[in-house]
Amino acid sequence: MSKDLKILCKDPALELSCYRDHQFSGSKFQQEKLLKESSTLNMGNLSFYTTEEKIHELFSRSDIRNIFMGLDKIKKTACGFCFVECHNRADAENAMWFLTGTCLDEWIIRTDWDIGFREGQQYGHGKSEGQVRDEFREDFHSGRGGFGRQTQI
Ligand code: GTA
Repeated sequence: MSKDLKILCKDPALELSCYRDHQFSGSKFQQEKLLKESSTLNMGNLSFYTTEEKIHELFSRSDIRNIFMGLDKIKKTACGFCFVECHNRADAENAMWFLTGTCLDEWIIRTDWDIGFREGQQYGHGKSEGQVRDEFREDFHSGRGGFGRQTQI
C-alpha cells in the first residue's frame, strides 16, 4: 500500500494516544513499537463499582486471554481502570474499535493501547494509592469515590 493510501486508511479509533508509561525503562521509540504491536488494552474512566464479570460480559464478542482490574494499592478495591489481554493484535483492534466510547455502568469508558501487562501495574500510582488522575479531579462523582483526593485534604 502507498504511504498516502495508508494515511487515508488510518482509523482514528486505533491510533496511539499521547499517554506514555513513564515507568517504562526503554526508549520512547521502543515503547511506541510495543504499543503498535500490542494486543493489550488499557480501559479507563470505569466506575469503581464495575466488576471483572461486567468487563467479561462487555468482551463477550471477543476471545480474551486475561483481565487485570486496577486496584487501590492498600485497600485492594477497584479504582477505575483495568487491562484486557487479547489473543492477538487483530482481536485487540476489533475490541478497541467496538468499545471506544461505550457506556458501562453509566460511565463512558476510555480505551487505550498498553505495552503489555507487567506485575504491579494493576495498582494506582497516586499518593493516596488510587489513580493519579483521580487526585487532580475537582468535581464530585459518587461512582469514582466522591471528590478527587487532593481536594479532600
Ligand atoms: N495504556 O492512558 C493510559 C493509562 N493511564 C492513565 C494509566 N495507565 C494507563 N495505561 C495506558 N494508557 O501504571 C496505567 C499505567 C499505570 C496504571 C495506574 O494504569 O500502567 P496511574 O494514573 O495511577 O499512574 O495509573 P500513571 O499512569 O503512572 O500516572 P501519570 O502518568 O503521572 O498520570 C496519569 C494521568 O493522570 C495523566 O495522563 C493525566 O490525565 C492525569 N494527570 C497527571 N498529572 C496531572 C496533573 N498535575 N493535573 C491533572 N491531571 C494530571
